[in-house]
Amino acid sequence: MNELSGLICAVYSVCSWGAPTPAPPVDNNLTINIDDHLTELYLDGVRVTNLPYADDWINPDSIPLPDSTKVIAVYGENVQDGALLVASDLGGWVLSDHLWKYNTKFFKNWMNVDFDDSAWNLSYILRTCNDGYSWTRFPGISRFASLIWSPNCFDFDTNDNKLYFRLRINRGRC
Ligand SMILES: [Ca+2]
Repeated sequence: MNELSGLICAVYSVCSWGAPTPAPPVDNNLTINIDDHLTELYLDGVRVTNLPYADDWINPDSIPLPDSTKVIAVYGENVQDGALLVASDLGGWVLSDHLWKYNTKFFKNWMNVDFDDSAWNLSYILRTCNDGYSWTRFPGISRFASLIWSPNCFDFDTNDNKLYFRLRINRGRC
């Protein structure tokens, strides 16, 4: 190593020391659909916008899902016929099932990680699998994802056509 290259190495090591470590790439995504409107979607309380299929009852939206995500919060609206939520991710952490909590009422900060949803209802399973029976098969979503809502998915006389959902992701240990 000559003097010049030694100087370059010294400058580089000083300049790179203390530099922030780049965030790891997000290699997972969440694919989610609501019949009829995916009106609001939040990851850890941060709203996700620019959902091109939010108002398309049959085609899901896909968004990056960082491994750090703790809570998925969704507000969905049904405007005709039946209602459902169906979702899965590539990484195997998220499947729509009865563990998604729901409520018909709006609560302040309902989308936040630390919101207490212990009194919310467990979702009702309309169909166990995304297999194309009862409804269509929703593209891009695992066939092991259940079609979920409240038990009153055809009810427009109550508030069951507009539901707030929360999923606390259980990453457990693998
Ligand atoms: Ca509908």
